Amino acid sequence: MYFKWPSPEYDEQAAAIARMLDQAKNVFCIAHPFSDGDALGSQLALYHFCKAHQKNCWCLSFDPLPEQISWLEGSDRLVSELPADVDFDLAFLMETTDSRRMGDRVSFFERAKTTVHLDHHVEVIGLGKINLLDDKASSTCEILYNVFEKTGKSLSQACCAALYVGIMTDTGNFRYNNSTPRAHDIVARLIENGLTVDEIYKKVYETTNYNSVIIHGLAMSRTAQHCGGKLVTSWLKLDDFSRIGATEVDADGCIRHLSCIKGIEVAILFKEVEGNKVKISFRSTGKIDVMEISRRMHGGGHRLAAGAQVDGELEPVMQQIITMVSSVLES
Ligand SMILES: [Mn+2]
Repeated sequence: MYFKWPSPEYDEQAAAIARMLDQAKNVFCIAHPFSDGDALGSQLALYHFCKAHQKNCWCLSFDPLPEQISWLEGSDRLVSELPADVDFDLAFLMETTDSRRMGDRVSFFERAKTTVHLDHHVEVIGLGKINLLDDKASSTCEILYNVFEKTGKSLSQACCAALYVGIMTDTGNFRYNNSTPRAHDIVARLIENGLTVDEIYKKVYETTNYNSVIIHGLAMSRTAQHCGGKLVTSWLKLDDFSRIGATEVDADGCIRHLSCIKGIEVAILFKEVEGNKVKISFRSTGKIDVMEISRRMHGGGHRLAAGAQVDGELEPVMQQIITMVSSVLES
């Protein structure tokens, strides 16, 4: 069930979670695998909130962090295990559409007396005992801010920076339509609180590494047009990554360049991954619902940005998907 902001129901739910957080002593949180700005931001915002208000908080994380966000204060405090001798009052699950994406990680939830799930994706299944899900929110960080606000407690600079990174990255630096009045309003309050935004922008959007530039270049050089230019695709093989010494994270953003090409309707990036699988990222410029397409492959996402992972060799998978999307574009 979704909550609509602002509404008395939303207020009540946020206040109930705020009370639990207020009373909790030991808290932990978990987010989807391969952290992005909103997943890490919401975890670290909770960590800093707890730290500032005499609570203990463990942030579970299992994958390497992208460089653009790994500088966030507290990133070095992430853990992959919970201490065995602590009784947890409360656990937060952030940014997670369903238990499938979490695998065994949801089993951590059993360690806590109460569980809270915060998320803003569409078609989320509430996995907590208490859920605050709002698919109109810009980000999970926005929802978390609404909870913090109900506590009436102050937010530290580190907490504000973490919330800002979540809202900033999920709105594409305030370019997407999920840059709601509420998202801007929250950011205004973070800035009033002393947040400096230019340094954060530089770190998130204007910092990269050599391998990332090289892997982007390779993907760009393989750009191909289909359907008279309405569809553009590119691909990366496992071998490209090992040869260049790049990680999957270094390829983040490739799809954005493809989707900037004038006249396109859909951009697709195919990435070969371990275990004879192909990861597919879709972007739409508006007309085509790529979430609907990715769902046919048991993937998910949003109308304009979605992804899926399928079994098979890169080339036949590419052929099959290009044929399928072309028929959608031509229908
Ligand atoms: Mn998010």
